[in-house]
Amino acid sequence: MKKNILFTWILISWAVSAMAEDGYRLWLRFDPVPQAESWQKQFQFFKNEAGSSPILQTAEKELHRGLRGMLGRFPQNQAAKQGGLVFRRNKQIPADGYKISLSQGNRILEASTDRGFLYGSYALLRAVQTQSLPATLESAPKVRWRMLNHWDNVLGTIERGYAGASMWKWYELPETIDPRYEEYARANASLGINAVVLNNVNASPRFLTAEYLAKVKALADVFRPYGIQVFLSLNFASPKVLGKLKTSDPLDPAVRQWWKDRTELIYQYIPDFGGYLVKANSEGEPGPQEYGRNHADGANMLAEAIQPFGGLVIWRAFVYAADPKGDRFREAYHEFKPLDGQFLSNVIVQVKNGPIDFMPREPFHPLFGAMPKTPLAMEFQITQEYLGFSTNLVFLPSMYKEVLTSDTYVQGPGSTVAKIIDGSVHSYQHTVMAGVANTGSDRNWTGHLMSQANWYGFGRLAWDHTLTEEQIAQEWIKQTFGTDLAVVKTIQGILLASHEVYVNFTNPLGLHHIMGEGIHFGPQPWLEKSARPDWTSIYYHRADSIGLGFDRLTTSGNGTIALYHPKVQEKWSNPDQMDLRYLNWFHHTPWNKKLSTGRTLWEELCYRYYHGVEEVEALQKSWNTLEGKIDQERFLDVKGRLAAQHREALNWRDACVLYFQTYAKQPIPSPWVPPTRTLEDMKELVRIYQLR
Ligand code: BDP
Repeated sequence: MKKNILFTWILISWAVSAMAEDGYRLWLRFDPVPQAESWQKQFQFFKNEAGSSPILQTAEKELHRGLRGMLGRFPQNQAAKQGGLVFRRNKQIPADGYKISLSQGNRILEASTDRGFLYGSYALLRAVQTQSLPATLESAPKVRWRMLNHWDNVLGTIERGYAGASMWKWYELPETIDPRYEEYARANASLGINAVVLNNVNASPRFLTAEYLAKVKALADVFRPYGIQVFLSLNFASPKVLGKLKTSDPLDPAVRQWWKDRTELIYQYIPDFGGYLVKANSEGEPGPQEYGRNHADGANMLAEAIQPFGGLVIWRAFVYAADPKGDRFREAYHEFKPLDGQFLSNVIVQVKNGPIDFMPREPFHPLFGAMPKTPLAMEFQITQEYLGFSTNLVFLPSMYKEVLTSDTYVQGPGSTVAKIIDGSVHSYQHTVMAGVANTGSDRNWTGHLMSQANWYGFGRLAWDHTLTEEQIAQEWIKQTFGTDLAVVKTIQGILLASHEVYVNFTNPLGLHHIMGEGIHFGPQPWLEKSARPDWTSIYYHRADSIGLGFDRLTTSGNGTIALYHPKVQEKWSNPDQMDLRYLNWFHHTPWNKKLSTGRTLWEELCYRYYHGVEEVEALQKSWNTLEGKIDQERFLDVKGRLAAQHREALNWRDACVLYFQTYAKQPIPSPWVPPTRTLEDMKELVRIYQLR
């Protein structure tokens, strides 16, 4: 009897723990699939003809874990002649790519590199989990380095992180290895991510000390069998700070030697170290310009030091000198364009997707297309610094795709940003797509459960930028919430609508940089004083009694639009024919001007803010239909965050329409009801938000 009770208890606690849906398992759930038996017939045995290596062992281990979870058992019927899975080396397959095809009743996974087998294995598991395994499944990455940039600090905080503390437990490393490091590596590898920068671009020199290199090595050792290489952000003043040299001048022989020695030390710890990521002369970070040198001088010094080891220097183009008469939009272009062709061959310049700074919507950065002789890397932000932190549901692949599919026209129509990045337009030697990570110590990894889709989507697009946002959403939903059609359809609708919804209630019609100074998730369009003019809001929206927006045209404005190819300029110069979502980026539009929608600018602005809030309500309604169809835990978590998003949307709407109304001097158009709060209420709310 006692035994029975114990047994029942074990069973119940097992069932309860199995039901704990806290998001920890991400998209790698591998729960039993419907019709497991018919799947089992397709996976009767497994044979590895490709050899052995740590990465191949990971591939086998992952197949084992996944198939056992989904089908109830791992292929083990060695007597069977058909219905097997075979790993086979094929030199014809592009590096990291794979081909899974049927041959004589068996499924053959072919790859030329070990990583290819790993990625092929994950592709197979994904196909089973999403219940769609075609006869041939073939893919190869479009970009060589698919990379996460962590903005994690030595003390365990994360700059712009909204999912808890850093996952890297520096104090415990290298002695203690948190099992979570491996789970993190799995998640990345399942997407094809093969590189991670562990620390913040605002880098502490401490990361290059022996103390920290031992810790970094411990992480690199965990990641290596998952095909992931480690990079570090460096502090350009390290020769002074760590080496006690008098200068960090990149042309100083002692400085150059210091970097060579330090680089050698790094490779002693981490033989496959990927390279350096550098933020220099940007937002107060040290750099070569302090010594009258330029970015190429700085980058080339490091490139020379790391070249013998095969490493890369990824030099960021996120720079903007404080020029009260200038336009931040063009600063990076002006600094980097003249340096095209001057960088050594192992330097890559990493450019943010837009010219300002990860705004909810930006036109593509004008540097894309302007540097034919310098490989350019894309830097997206996955963490939602300007997109509602972890209380807002925003599916970022929609935004990534908008940028990637933008046409630069540099070599005729079809020279999309994606094709610049993947090297096909200018035959770049190195290709990189980087995303600023949204992961942290939160149990569900990303704070907002639905932000897991952004990590997922970034990784998938870094692998293959031709995937559509619909495909990505579907894959993610099926793996995360199951394949029930109604559930998939509902969540897909929510995801695909979400980015535009967020833009509508925060920065409609091309408004940008009107967020709170210290609270990037909230509004502060009235911000007129800061340490620098280009850190205010009025610098960007330029509202006055006549109209709204930043005139960057060549005819009437400051001419910044001329940084783009004439064909692109054509798209954005005529307010009557352009995509209104970019309007305020280039035009100062009179409040009473009739737009292509039939509404005046003022009416359209109000429409988008009010409609944006209504759209959040629609997302909430749609999510509510999932009650009982998905587990209660995740249902309630997202429901709660949508309610917070609604509250924040109302704040944005009220703050912005009331503030811009002081310039437009017109009533809120019907049928919209004026806010019950005053502009002063909103200013006070934001002031209180910013108190420490
Ligand atoms: C800004 C962030 C700041 C980063 C900077 C960067 O607010 O925390 O350090 O970007 O990318 O958007 O360097």
